[in-house]
Amino acid sequence: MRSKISVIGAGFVGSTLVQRLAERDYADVVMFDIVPNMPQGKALDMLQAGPVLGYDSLITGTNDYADTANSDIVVITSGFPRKPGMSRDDLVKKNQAIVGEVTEQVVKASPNCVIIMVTNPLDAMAQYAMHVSGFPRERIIGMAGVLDTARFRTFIAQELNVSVRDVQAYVLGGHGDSMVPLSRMCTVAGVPIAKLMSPERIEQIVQRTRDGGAEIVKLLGTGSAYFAPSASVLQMVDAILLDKKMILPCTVYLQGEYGMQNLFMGVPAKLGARGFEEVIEVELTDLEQKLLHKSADAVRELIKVMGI
Ligand code: TXD
Repeated sequence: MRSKISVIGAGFVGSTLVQRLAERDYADVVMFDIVPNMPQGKALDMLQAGPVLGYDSLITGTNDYADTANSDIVVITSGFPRKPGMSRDDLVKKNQAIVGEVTEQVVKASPNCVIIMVTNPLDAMAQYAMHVSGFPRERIIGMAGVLDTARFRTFIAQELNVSVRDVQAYVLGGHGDSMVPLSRMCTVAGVPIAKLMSPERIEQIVQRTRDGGAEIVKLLGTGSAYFAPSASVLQMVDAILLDKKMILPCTVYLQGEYGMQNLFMGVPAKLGARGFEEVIEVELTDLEQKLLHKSADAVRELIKVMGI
């Protein structure tokens, strides 16, 4: 039996992700949206790329949750993206209603799936999906850290004129202006970047990473980033579907780890067939710990706004 993945929201992130998943050729993919006919049209177009690119993934576009039944993984991308000048947090109420309704339907159709949350504000939406679904924490994972880390790695690689593959980094915390790039642990082929760059330059790159989403929002004029976000979700799906046990920065529900209780936060987590299988606790400096807790406070504020 082929695996089944459903993607809710056939917008920029959702449809780009479905195309990437189809090209992996390891699962059938269902793309759901509330806009009539649009996901069907996109799915047909992607299906017709199969003979050219050589994949057999069945791609179905739908407006009916019944078609998503018994998915192994469901990725939720439905919701509004940011407009220029708008923070992720402004989105909270608007997207809470959408994520609530979507999660209810997803859980009914696929009670055993792993949910990957993408909709912003990410940490709050993951928390809300947990609240609505009643799923165990292993099966709700937010995507933000892989993307934020990819942005950080891109800028470091550009700066030092090395391959992105040689740059190792972690960005922790909430997906927002308070994210915590761990520059101390960023290395190029094992060499800490502090030996390769001035502290001022590192701080500039850290700041550009924090503003990475907003920089793209501003350039695009309408909508937000989707090429790197969809690639980041793909890596998480790979890790789960292929049971890779990859350690990736993900937003997961902490129960004591990093001194936090009952809160979604970006931390390194091991992903495998069961979803997230373990939180990896790295030793943080006092300052990093302080920044992580500040980031947690920002997420708690949003959760308060949602009234849960
Ligand atoms: O790092 C991250 N987590 C993110 C998050 C990176 C990039 C984008 N991020 C967020 O993902 C962004 O702020 C948005 O909240 C979502 C989706 O972004 P996208 O760029 O794909 O937005 P679009 O193109 O507007 O697509 C949203 C789709 C659109 O087709 C709507 O018709 C659909 O969502 N939509 C719904 N689908 C199903 N059910 C309901 N209720 C619904 N409402 C809207």
